[in-house]
Amino acid sequence: MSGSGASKSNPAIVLSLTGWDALAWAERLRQAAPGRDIIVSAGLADPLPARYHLLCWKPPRVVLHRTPPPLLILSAGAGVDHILKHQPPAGIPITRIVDPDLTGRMVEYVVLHCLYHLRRMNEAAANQVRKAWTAPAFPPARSVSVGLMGVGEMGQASARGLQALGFNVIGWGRSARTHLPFASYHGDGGLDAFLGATDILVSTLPSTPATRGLINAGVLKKLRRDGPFGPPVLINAGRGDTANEYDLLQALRDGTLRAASLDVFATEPLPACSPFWGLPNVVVTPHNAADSDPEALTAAILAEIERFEAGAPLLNPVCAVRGY
Ligand code: NDP
Ligand code: OXD
Repeated sequence: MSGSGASKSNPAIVLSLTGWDALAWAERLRQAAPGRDIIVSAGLADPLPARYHLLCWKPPRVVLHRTPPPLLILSAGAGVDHILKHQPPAGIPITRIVDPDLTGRMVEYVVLHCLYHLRRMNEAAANQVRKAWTAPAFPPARSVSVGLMGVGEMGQASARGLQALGFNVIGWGRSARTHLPFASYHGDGGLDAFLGATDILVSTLPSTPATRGLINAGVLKKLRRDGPFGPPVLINAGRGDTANEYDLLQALRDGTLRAASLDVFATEPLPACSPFWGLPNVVVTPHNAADSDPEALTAAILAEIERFEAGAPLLNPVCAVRGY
């Protein structure tokens, strides 16, 4: 375990950031919070401080179940499935990132890929390889409906970006949300109407018991295909396991889906043997729709910790039962 020297009076922050540059996060946190020990957890045999918060991304199960337990568990991203799947001890509050930097990156991804598919850039790239001066036809954004699965932080911000470009936006969530500046549907009862009006399906759904496998053959077949946009497109920037990958492959091969942009997969990194790599109508990105940047996010993390320590309600609490 590497700490910052003598123990300080505020609770420490222990990092468990699998696959990320934990030293960069530690350096940034030390600059911003000189009054705390920042500990890059390197060995499970090392003793923990008596009082600490756990900042984690895909932590090993054992990290969440050590003694003493953390006071507060913070996801270093927006999603918390990587924590909840390990059933952390009940009673420890969990919080997640909601920050304009993270949200802005997701908006960039969603807008980029909606435009990419609107302008049929897959076909343009193939034409360039053939040296073919051929212009694929496409409708204007105003006659294309983007259906947002998930109308929380990421979904609503994406809607604003898409509406600014003229896309028609509709949304679908778990519960009824009033006052959204676009038509919205919710629950099982609203799903078919939502799908039937959607040309480009964009998912920013979290992975929960209710969403796993949700995007299956039945759902993909219900998307609109007779509008000016033609066969539909899927953009998945939520979580890989919300889609049934077998059904998705079938749909991409048999034309149920014209194309897809996939940022998240059931297994990450996407194995070299995955057929998704080789499909000409698929854009694969390596789960970087919205990366967590320590420079940008440290202030929000420390602010949430300070609220917790002051006894104020958390800004972004997670409901373990609901799963997000
Ligand atoms: P929010 O909690 O703000 O929004 C989640 C949305 O999903 C809400 O609209 C919620 O419905 C909806 N939802 C949840 N469960 C269901 C369900 N069973 N049926 C229908 N709708 C459901 O989360 P964020 O927008 O901040 O983030 C969403 C997810 O995006 C993260 O959990 C993460 O998985 C993913 N993400 C991916 C990134 C990437 O780089 N690929 C980066 C950041 C996030 P309701 O409105 O009723 O609450
Ligand atoms: C997140 C993510 O949840 O990067 O923030 O997927």
